Amino acid sequence: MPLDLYYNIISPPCRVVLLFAKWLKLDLNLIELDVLKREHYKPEFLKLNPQHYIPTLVDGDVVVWESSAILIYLAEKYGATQNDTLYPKDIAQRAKVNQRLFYDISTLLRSVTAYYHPILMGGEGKLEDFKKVQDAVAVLNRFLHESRWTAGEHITVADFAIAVTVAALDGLLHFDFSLYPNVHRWYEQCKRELVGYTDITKEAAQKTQSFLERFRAMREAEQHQLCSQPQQQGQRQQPEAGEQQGQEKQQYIELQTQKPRERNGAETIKQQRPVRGEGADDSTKMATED
Ligand SMILES: N[C@@H](CCC(=O)N[C@@H](CS)C(=O)NCC(=O)O)C(=O)O
Repeated sequence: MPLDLYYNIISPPCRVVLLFAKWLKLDLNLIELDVLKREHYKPEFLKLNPQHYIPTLVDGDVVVWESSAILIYLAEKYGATQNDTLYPKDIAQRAKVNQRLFYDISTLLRSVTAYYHPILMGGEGKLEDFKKVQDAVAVLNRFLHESRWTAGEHITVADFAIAVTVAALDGLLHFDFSLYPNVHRWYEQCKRELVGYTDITKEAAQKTQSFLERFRAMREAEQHQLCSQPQQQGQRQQPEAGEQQGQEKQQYIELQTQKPRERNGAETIKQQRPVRGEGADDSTKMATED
């Protein structure tokens, strides 16, 4: 019996599950939810998942959400022959895989989300947030220093989660991975070896473009409505905002033109100036859009 997956391909956590299901050759019954139409608030979906999150997996009586929890569930239940490597039983090895999964959610993905959010809203990312992205990628580079995959010589559930975040970093921010050679090598390996990785990323990129257009049109309509209402007393534009953006731009330029130098004793900080969301034509973080 196929498993139901409530999803939308433009959502990175959903892509993580799609990718892993492909690896396991699972038969999924895909149920697409459009979050702009608020389909994730439909009563029948709320009954399954009161947190109204996608991805949500339904396997008979079992309902699982949170992409990492889904990865672990699928590895334990359907990973059978590969189980020991995809989500190792050995406590020490498992701790390493868990650490990589939590690093993805709480450090890498969080830094990308924080940086990308203002861009999505039509503004610019902050320099300090971009540096956090660089720091997070530098940590990943260290994980991969002497191992083929993020938690060792074998592919694990963590690679699927991190691969999607890294693809979004590439697609959204055109991040320059050449400064992080281990990440670069591993990313190319993911493209080659993860079944369906390129196709899923490509499809997501196309759909994300139209999602962003709809999202921005909706926001413009909302802002237009707000602007046509009389301003509340005491509300006014902050004059310092533009000034601050100017200073940040200058810092970006300095960052680009600096000669590569050692940072935290390990990584260089030379990096392309991140682009605005408008030109991003690849995959995106829907998690960053909520
Ligand atoms: N930590 C969750 C994040 C899931 C998430 O943020 N899903 C978004 C789409 S990317 C969502 O369902 N947003 C709708 C909502 O929060 O109401 C995971 O990894 O599954």
